[in-house]
Amino acid sequence: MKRVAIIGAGPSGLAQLRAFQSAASKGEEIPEIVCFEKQDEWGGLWNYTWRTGLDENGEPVHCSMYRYLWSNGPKEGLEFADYSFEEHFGKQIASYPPRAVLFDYIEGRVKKADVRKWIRFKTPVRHVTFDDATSMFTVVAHDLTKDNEYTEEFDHVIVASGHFSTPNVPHFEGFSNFNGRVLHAHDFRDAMEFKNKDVLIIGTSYSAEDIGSQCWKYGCKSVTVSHRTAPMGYKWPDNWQEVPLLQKVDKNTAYFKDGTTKEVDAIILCTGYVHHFPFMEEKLKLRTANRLASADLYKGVVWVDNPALFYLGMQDQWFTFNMFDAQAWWVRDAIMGRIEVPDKEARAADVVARVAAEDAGEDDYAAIKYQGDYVQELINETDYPSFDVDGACDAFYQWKGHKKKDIMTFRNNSYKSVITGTMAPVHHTPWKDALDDSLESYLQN
Ligand code: FAD
Ligand code: NA7
Repeated sequence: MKRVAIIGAGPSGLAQLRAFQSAASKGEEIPEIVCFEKQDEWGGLWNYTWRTGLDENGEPVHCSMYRYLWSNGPKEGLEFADYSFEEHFGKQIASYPPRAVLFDYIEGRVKKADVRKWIRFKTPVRHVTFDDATSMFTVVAHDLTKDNEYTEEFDHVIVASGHFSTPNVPHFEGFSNFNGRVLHAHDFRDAMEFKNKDVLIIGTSYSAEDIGSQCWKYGCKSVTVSHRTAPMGYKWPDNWQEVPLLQKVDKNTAYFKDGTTKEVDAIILCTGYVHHFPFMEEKLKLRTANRLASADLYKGVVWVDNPALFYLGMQDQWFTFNMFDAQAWWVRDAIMGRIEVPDKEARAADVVARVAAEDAGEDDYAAIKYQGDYVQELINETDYPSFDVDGACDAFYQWKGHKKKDIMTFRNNSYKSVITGTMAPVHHTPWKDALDDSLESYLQN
């Protein structure tokens, strides 16, 4: 019997477990599955911790999420095709659930599938190598409970360790002498820390937009967002400004490229993350920018140089949970011999074509469609339940329009489920007034 190692029990790794369990439930013989998870709980980034830096075992803290985080896109864009929100909650719920609600939803599906038995918690993978002579992978794992490092062999390895946990941290002149806190978004936990403070944010993507919005919502004095390429350009509240790139800081004064200055109390680097796989041997290590067409992955999942190795969820993400599902079902079928993976030349050509197709897109709408088409392509080749992917793209297009209209109210909108066809209710409280992010509060519709 083949043995398959899955690294990580976040949404991608859990999708892989559910894909294999789904085949088993239909009477198919599946390989032996071992999922290694370094944390003591599943859910990946959705498993919140107050910790920053190193955890209780001296491992780098994986969590980049923070208190009061609500989904930054509509849930109608990520709903599992085999497990709707209505099935989980017994009713339709509003469209931008807080972290705890989405964690509950992710967990509901894998509890139902009974796949926890395949996961070895508190077990980081330390090293993965491949032996060309035996065509087997050697995985070195560390059982943190017993403080015991051990080695096992596998026919396949699926890396599902995420790529939004190792921060990209640029340096700016004067940081060492700044009279306040300088932190990366990865270590941001609670906006209340910045109440009545003047906050400077570097970066203009999701983290910048949402962490700035959190600070605004929970009462900071002002938000200044510094951009390297272009401002975000939303209609911001009065105490929010966008400025060119930071040049240096001196004590509490920040100097920007256009010659303006601002007195600030804290600096939050929302400068993104790096793909980081220190546990993969050199010839197996993915090196890619954060983009929709990842480098070196045939069909976005198969390692071009060695088709026994797979990576899940390594793309930049408009689609998330349902894309991880599409990938996991496809990888399962490749491993089980239902899908034929072509030769290396064809695999490499596929990557070149995907990169070119992404580059040809002109705006975010094209990018959403591009990733939607990718999800559809994979679904067409497996038995993952088909759903209206174009309808999910449409939810994203509407979401973009709502953000443009008013960045502080977009989460008050609701959309139609492409799985059950029902319209989500409008949430009982506008996002800016809803200070309680608990599951109980959110579900009081
Ligand atoms: P992760 O969730 O990162 O899970 C990876 C897992 O691998 C973790 O459990 C980790 O402990 C484990 N692991 C890592 N290294 C090892 C190792 N060496 N050995 C063993 N285990 C290991 N997506 C949305 O759809 N909506 C949102 O609103 C949204 N908000 C986000 C907000 C933030 C701040 C961030 C950072 C991301 C957000 N995302 C959001 C995107 C997020 O990437 C996905 O939702 C999802 O969590 C990705 O799943 P994953 O399993 O690929 O990775
Ligand atoms: P992203 O989306 O990768 O964005 C990174 C941002 O950081 C982007 O605006 C970059 O600007 C900026 N950046 C990167 N390096 C620098 C330097 N050196 N100086 C200034 N600005 C810089 O990361 P996010 O954290 O926002 O989002 C990641 C995920 O978390 C996402 O999926 C969300 O769901 C939550 P650029 O445009 O390149 O000039």
